[in-house]
Amino acid sequence: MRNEILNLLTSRPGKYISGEAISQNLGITRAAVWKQIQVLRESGYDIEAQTKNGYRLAKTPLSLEEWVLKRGLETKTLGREIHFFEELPSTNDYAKTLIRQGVQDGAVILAQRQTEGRGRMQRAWESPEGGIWMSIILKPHLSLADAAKLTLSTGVALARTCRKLYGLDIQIKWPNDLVYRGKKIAGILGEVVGEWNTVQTLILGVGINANLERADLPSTLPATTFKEELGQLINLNDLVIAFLEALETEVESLEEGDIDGLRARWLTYAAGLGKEVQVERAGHVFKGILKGISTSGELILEENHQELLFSSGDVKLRTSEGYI
Ligand code: BT5
Repeated sequence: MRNEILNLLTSRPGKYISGEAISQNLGITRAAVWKQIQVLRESGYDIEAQTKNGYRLAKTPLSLEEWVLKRGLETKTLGREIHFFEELPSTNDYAKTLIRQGVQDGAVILAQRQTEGRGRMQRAWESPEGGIWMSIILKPHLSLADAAKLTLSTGVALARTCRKLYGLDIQIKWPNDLVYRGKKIAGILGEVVGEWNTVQTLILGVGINANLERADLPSTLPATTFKEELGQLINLNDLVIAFLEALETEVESLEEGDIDGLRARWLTYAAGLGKEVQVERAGHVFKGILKGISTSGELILEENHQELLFSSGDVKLRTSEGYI
């Protein structure tokens, strides 16, 4: 009903539609129409009402709305199927359930909050309301080795989108943290669901600290949020739409085999490139100069004139506050 009213309200963009026309179209009373309009207003839709002309949709909400996403998306596959929840333990875990049941390539799962959000190696990921917590299911035409590079593609697509929309100098900290002035603003968790060598399905989990107050996250985390940095709320629908479009372009480019292009784009956003960093892996700390990444996405660290390659680990950048 809600979506049908929204469809009617936008059937003639910018124009009013009478309560009578809506009630006839949907076979409900005028009072029921008015009630539904109130519900939409409570969800953040700005609906103008004029006694003579009826109703007009002036603005859509900043918060995530399936109807707004579906209307705005111009992708071929990404987000064509959307599963939307107020709360989930973890969108990545729900993605696994969906994959078992059978799901379309490009399906997206979104939750307004997560109770058991996860990072790499089962670390906890804070996911209060106001953020974007999403998983994208991909069935790419790629080998397992190349499919693993899709986490790099996701970082590139997200960094590019955030720079374009908000003009902030967002960087990627290897392997795929998005940072602003060294503080984490988004994280990516890629998981392969399939057999060795015959990739079936990949889950790309993306967490973005969008409309969160800094105080919504533990003060001990070196983290920030878009709300905090921009001093205002951002439109979550616009961000998801622009990101999915950018990601689709990246996936296509990787499927066409442009690995060098991906590496080059990743490097333009790389945090700490040419600078002294620390890499922590399995309890060991390595200090050296971050030289870049290999074509398979490994970090290249120069330590005592020797190049070390890392396929996993955590990078800490050197700042005035020490390594973070
Ligand atoms: C990540 O792991 O950065 C991947 C985060 C992926 C989250 C998404 S949300 C949708 C989908 N569903 C899930 O369950 N997960 C994905 P990693 O690099 O391991 O970083 C984890 C570390 O980041 C934690 O140990 C904390 O130190 C820190 N952290 C936790 N929550 C944070 C937040 N909201 N913002 C910034 N840092 C955070």
